[in-house]
Amino acid sequence: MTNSSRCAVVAVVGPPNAGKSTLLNRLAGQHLAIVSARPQSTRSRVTAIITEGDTQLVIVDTPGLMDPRYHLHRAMQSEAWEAVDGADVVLFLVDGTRPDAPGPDILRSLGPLPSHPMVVGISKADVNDDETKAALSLRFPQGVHFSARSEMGMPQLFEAIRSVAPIGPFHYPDDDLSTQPMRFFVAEALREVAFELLEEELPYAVHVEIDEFREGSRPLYIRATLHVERDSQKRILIGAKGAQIRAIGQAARARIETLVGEAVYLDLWVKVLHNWRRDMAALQRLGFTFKQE
Ligand SMILES: Nc1nc2c(ncn2[C@@H]2O[C@H](COP(=O)(O)OP(=O)(O)OP(=O)(O)O)[C@@H](O)[C@H]2O)c(=O)[nH]1
Ligand SMILES: [Mg+2]
Repeated sequence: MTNSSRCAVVAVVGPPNAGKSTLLNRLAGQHLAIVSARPQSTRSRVTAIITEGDTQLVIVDTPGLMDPRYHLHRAMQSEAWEAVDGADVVLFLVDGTRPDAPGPDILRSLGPLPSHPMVVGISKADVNDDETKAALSLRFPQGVHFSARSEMGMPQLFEAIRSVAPIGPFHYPDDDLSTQPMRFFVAEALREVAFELLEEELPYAVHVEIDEFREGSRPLYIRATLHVERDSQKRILIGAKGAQIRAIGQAARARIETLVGEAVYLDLWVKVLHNWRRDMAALQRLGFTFKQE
């Protein structure tokens, strides 16, 4: 770190499915944030610390911006708002596959437009066709085309953020990877598997709580509860003779072992927390918070 080091908290915002979490994972060089082809997979802020040379970026991934339909959505929008509020730089992602993709105007749904410097990234450059690229370049002349999948445009995007990052000391040691505890990423890994293995609405009804994370035990013992909203969902999640929950456990265990770098014993439980996505008290008990209106 030198006198001219730069450090910025960067809120990554945009509509659902724009590629925000994929970008965080690419920058972090590790699969930390949940990624899904289905929208609204991220529900809370996810932080990764990226230190490269004289620059440290504290990247904060956020839930997609949308019109909230129920209390969980409101909590998700609060998360996005908190991230923008606490940021030095806003990185707005335009979904590069959609010529009509929403732009930074939709940030107004959270409140007055932030005065922080803003960088616009146009995602998925590896798949968007020339016509779409041209249309988006016209709409967002300052937008940086990039692909978190192929690395295309990533150095340019990093430089665009670096150039507006405040000059100042690093906030964290340069080998720190995140500000969040491992148990958070374990819960996200379980939710990601739920998105992959469960159909239709069911993964959206799953909330994961880590009940026990026994540091020092070998293998590392982790007990987690998967909350769903109804008895019928619980039956599907467990499956015939427990087949579904076993499959979830197997797939998640492999990911969690990669994350923690050691063998894991995963003890999964399924519980019904009636209608939790629409129940303010249940959401608060699960740790969701709401912006004061
Ligand atoms: N081809 C391609 N696909 C991408 C790229 N980035 C993301 N995707 C895909 O786009 C989909 C959405 O990606 P996410 O990273 O989950 O998007 P998000 O913006 O975090 O979505 P929410 O959390 O739901 O708001 C996934 O299927 C990703 O694999 C990219 O650079 N290229
Ligand atoms: Mg996401």
